[in-house]
Amino acid sequence: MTIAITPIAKETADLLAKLGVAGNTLSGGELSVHSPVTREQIAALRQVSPAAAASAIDKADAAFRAWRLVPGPRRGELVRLLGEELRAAKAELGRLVSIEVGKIPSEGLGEVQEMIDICDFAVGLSRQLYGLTIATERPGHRMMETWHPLGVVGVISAFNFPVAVWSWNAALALVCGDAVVWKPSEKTPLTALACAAIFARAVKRFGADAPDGLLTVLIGDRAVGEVLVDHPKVPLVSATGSTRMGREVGPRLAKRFARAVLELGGNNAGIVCPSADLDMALRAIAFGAMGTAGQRCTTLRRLFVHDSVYDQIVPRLKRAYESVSVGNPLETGALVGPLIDKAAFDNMQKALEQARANGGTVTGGTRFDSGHQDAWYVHPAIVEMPAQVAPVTEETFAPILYVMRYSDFDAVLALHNAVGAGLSSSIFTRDLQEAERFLGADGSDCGIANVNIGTSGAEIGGAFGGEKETGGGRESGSDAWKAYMRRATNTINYSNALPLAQGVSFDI
Ligand code: UN1
Repeated sequence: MTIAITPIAKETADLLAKLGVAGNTLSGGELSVHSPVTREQIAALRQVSPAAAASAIDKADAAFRAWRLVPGPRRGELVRLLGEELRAAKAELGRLVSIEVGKIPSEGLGEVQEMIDICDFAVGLSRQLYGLTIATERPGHRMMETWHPLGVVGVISAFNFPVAVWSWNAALALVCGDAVVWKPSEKTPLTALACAAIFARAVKRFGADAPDGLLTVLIGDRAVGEVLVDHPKVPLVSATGSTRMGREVGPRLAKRFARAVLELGGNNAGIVCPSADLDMALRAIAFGAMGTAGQRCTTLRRLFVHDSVYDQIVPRLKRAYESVSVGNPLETGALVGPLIDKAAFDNMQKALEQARANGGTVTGGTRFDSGHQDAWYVHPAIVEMPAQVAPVTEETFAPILYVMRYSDFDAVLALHNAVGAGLSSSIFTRDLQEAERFLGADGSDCGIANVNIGTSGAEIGGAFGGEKETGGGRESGSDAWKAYMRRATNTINYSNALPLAQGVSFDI
């Protein structure tokens, strides 16, 4: 297949060439890549077969066996170079993210910044892969734990953060001594190819002690993802996507006792309390709910507003929804770009219909005419709901914010937690008791709980992930690295006796 060279296809090809992607992406492959910005085709890529994917994993395993013997701080040097290459490529890669996902420019660039940040974090971490020394009950003994490289780390990423989520995994995996095999979303393979080219430059600068095969990108469909999930030489798969995907991937990994880091759906809520700074809350809600066209796993989807402030903030919010600029993120200063595809639009319309049927009042939500008849832009929707009933309890990956009134704090906490997902949450309050209760043991049940900031836009320094149907995995900062290594507990006897633990005697 050879594709029409439209201006956006030409720009994409030029960006890929600049970023160092070899080969012609404009012809020859069966995987069609479209930009959601105009819906025009921008590439045709060849896919790998399941058999080729399996042998690439074998090769990655060989790379791991060499890489695990390179000292941690030296491995950190490779990630430092990757961070440098990403800094140099930020403008082009950010633009490519905007083309391939439809993000507005500052969010495309922000995604690359997130990659640079995690590289910096991982470089420091490469000298801090600490184990504990633990008091032993036996004289003349020492007990400690050591952390060793784990193996090939499989990464399955979603379209909405096509490169940052890969980098959270890859930067940690590489300093931890692992090799990485990455299956990007079929909707966003080009940014993955760009990352592979950027990584190859870092490897070249690093020198000969980086084995071939440290990073493999598998362009392919579900069958290729299944090879990664089922391959015995992949001890950890980190997968980002829907809860439905996680329900398939999780048990398959468990069956062969492989580790899973699952980052699945979110149905994130905010609570606006009587004492909230309403101006601040308004801005945080607007970004959280409408930013990235509602296509972050951390997007704000449910909002509980106290009766006493409802009539002050909700009309203002509705006005913000009515006036927010929607449009082509490459050519205009719009804040809301396109949905990824028609299926996303259809799902949104279905949810809005269901909301109306259940007593919801919808503002916005209609299609926006971008002049490109196959591109799917929408006016973000704000829906006043009488109660937390379907579709509010489900994640719809589109810009819909369901707003509900509350009057009792305990009741709203219970409602907040009464959904399947448990990723991110926030409370807007200046009342210390409310804030602390929200963060407490019987408060928000999410992996991320914020006060006076929105649900999205987490920094890389914290562990990222959530509970319940979000999958329980943690990526990125804090001690998330431990999932990418294996722990050994070592007890060393430097005495001349052999005392047994627990006072057991066994004299032969
Ligand atoms: C995602 O949507 O999968 O916290 C990741 C955020 C970003 C990452 C989102 N730092 O919104």
